[in-house]
Amino acid sequence: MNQLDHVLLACFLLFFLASTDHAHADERPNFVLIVCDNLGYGDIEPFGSTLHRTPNLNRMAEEGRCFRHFYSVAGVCTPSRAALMTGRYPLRVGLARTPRDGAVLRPLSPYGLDPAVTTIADLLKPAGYVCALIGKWHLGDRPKYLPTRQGFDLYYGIPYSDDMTQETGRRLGRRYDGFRWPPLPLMWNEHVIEAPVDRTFLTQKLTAAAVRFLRQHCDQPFLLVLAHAMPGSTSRPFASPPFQGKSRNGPWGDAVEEIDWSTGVLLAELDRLGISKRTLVIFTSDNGAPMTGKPGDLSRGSNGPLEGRGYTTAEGGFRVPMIARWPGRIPPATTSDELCTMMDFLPTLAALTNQPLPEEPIDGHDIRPLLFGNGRSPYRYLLYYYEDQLQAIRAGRYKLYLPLSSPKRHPHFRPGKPTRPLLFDVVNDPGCRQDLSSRLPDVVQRLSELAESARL
Ligand SMILES: [Ca+2]
Repeated sequence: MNQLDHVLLACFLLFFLASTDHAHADERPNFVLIVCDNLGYGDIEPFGSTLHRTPNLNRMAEEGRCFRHFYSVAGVCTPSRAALMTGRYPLRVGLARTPRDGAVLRPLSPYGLDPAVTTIADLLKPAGYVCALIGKWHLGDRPKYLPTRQGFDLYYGIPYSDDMTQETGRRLGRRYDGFRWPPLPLMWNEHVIEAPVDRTFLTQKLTAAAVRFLRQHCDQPFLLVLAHAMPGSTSRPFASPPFQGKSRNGPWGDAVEEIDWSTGVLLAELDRLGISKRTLVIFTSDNGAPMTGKPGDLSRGSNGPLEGRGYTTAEGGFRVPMIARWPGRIPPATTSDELCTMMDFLPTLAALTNQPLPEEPIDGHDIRPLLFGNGRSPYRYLLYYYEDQLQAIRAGRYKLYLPLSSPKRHPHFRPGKPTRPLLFDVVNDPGCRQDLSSRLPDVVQRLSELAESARL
């Protein structure tokens, strides 16, 4: 070979290597997880809302699959997000309850997600993924617990709930060291860039940051977690001026409809960038809507037709909407009634990227057969904890509330009152209106034994 041949061969090899590398990069799917705060099962049209208008989520459901038995595995924010990040029951990572803060972390918390525990971002990083957490974190606000220390390359958002403001802290006084709470910070990586953040524009800002991230990283595999702060924990959620007063359900509806708009913006951006066919998009919520408890009043959301309120182990507290869209992979306009949970994201993302699972025990499952085919639920049972108290178990169609000597914030039991097992068929009676315990004592017995053996 002469010198020119060598150069040509080198060029060919370089071109060949570059093109195979590119082809390989294309096989690695992108992941977009959109997680709302306190959005209820009955708050969006694909799950039965006739009050809020959610045309973009309707379109997402038409292009994807709705999961009607998807569980957040906690009634409140911090443990639910721990499950999402780690694939494990929150109790296993010490975030079911903490001594100072109780059920959820409060500002200036001494606690947080142990950085040694593998998160979805830690898992994907070795596979060449760039990972962003945009929005609400709520797994520890000290620097060592922030997303930037948990595998995320970028963090932009608020470190805890939108109601944990300086004013709220002053009202709480010594409770949770409220008098020390700072103005609600908007953070860029580990720096506060605005405090107090104007919550009116939060959904707009998070959406704009998410779009910027997609544009910057559309040529490499990425994980984007867009964790909305809305509709959130205040009695009057926030929305930007174009959405204020536009829904038929006050501030709650305005915030939900702005989230719907935001989802449409992201899906359109994925289409525009030409990456929809290699991007799995999930839309869900961290727990059920708080609701007001007054019949017919949906000013703090709806979990209909499910039983009960958010922040509890009621079906309406734990079961949340979930829509998955991946054109070409997920059959469009389909539904699944198989039980799956927030803990399944980590093992499923591991399977989709051929990454090994962490050595710690994982409670979630690889749900690819549920996403892409007609697979059955991999769960033998689901545990419903309130903080560290096991209150209920579901196996198959039945949910058993266990008798408790001192029930904490319970959908059915009051402290000091005697309790007995309550059994519901949550497939045919999602409102849990008919107690089957006396008719099906053998089922009560079986689930009681299962709960004792499965208790963490
Ligand atoms: Ca929440």
